[in-house]
Amino acid sequence: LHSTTEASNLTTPPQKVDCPKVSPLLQGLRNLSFDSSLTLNDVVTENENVRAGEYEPPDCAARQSVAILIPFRNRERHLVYLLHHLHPFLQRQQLHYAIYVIHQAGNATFNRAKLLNIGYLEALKDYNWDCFIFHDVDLVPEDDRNLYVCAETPKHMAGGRNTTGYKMSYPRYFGGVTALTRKQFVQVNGFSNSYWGWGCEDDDLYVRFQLQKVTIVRPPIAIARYSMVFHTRDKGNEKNKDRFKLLKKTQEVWMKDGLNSCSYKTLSMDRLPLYVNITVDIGKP
Ligand code: UDH
Repeated sequence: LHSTTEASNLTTPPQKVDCPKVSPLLQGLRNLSFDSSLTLNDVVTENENVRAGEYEPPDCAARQSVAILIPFRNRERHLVYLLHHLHPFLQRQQLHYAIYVIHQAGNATFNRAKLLNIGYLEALKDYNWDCFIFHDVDLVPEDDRNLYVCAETPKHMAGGRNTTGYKMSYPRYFGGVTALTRKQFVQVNGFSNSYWGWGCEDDDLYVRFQLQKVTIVRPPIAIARYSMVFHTRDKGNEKNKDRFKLLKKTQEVWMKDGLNSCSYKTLSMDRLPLYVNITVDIGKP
């Protein structure tokens, strides 16, 4: 018996114990700074423990495996700031995670929700993630007690931001950063693919959950704090004039407009040091 145990010890790596429920590495609220001379290469150097955007705590087994999905076009500076803050932030939370940037190719009108559907579908080809965080590139979390893990019900993380005095923009606000399990996201058929340009795609997702009588949770507003990197409205992401019309139709269309109808072409998938970059052709309105 003794020798069998010894033999098996040689072949199987030692099992990691679960990471503690509350990470001892958390720092709480931090005053963030954004240094315009910071480069992507600097952030690569700061994060040599990250491989192709992925990280696992070295000494314990993470409690959740989390895919961070970032819809993206033409926001390189914001991405540098976000990666600089988010990698150490997630590591202090002792998570197994990977960051995916879903880059819309071309100049057609931007479609945030469709890019996030694609991020979800593509990330699942890599790993069976427990949790998906849908994350705007310009929102940087200030407090690492705002845990990037999923809950029993869909979680809205970005209740407060500096530009709104750290208050909710409106009571049903569900934008910026949200955390959903695979089961929760599939239950509502993901996001609608039909919102081209700015506005209401996040409200549409909220309505999808309402229709299923699923309630939303939020961390306390005292920790759900984000710094938004200043920007003006992007070219190609003008306000969508049809957004309220679309929002009235959610109940009618959600079952056929979403993950099950998301068509796109992957143009490239680059495993860069700090993130996986997926460039996609998503068509146009
Ligand atoms: N995004 C891009 N590129 C674009 C447009 C949007 O990467 O061209 C992504 C990015 O992740 C961004 C997210 O989509 O964080 C949401 O888009 P947004 O930042 O434009 O939305 P937000 O509501 O800003 O933050 C609205 C325009 C602000 C205009 C202010 C004028 N007073």
